[in-house]
Amino acid sequence: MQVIKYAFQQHGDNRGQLVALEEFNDIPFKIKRVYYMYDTGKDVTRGFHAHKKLEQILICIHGSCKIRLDNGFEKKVIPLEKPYEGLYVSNSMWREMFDFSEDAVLMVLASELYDEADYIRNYDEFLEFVKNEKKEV
Ligand code: T46
Repeated sequence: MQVIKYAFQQHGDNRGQLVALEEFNDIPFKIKRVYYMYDTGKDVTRGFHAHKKLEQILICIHGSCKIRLDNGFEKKVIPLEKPYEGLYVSNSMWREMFDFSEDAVLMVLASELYDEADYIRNYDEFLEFVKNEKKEV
């Protein structure tokens, strides 16, 4: 399983750091939605779903957390610890977010507006979805 983690350009000087993200330059899709989560308890795991179409970039802009990605065949855990790192999460990828530090802010740039119909929340359905997708290729 290929994991795509971006190291965004930091524009630092003696005043501090600044990261700028432009669609199609730094982010490989048109950004239609931004959301972020914070105050996530230390023992909480979020996610437990995949998306049929949605692509996203996850950036832990403060603190740290871990992301478990599962493409139906292989699983990987990716730590997000730097505000200039972005993890690309494609569609057809089961995701779980966990091990949030107390101060974690996880920001997500999304390629689509919120659509509950795009979620696959049942793991067996997800496995079926990726199996069928593979057959179509
Ligand atoms: C994903 C991971 C990384 C909205 O109203 N609009 C939104 O854009 C989003 C993302 C959520 N919501 C509502 C729906 C729920 O009532 O916010 C509540 C929490 O959402 P959810 O339980 O889906 O949150 P997570 O952390 O499990 O998953 C989220 C995204 O939903 C998902 O697309 O990939 O973060």
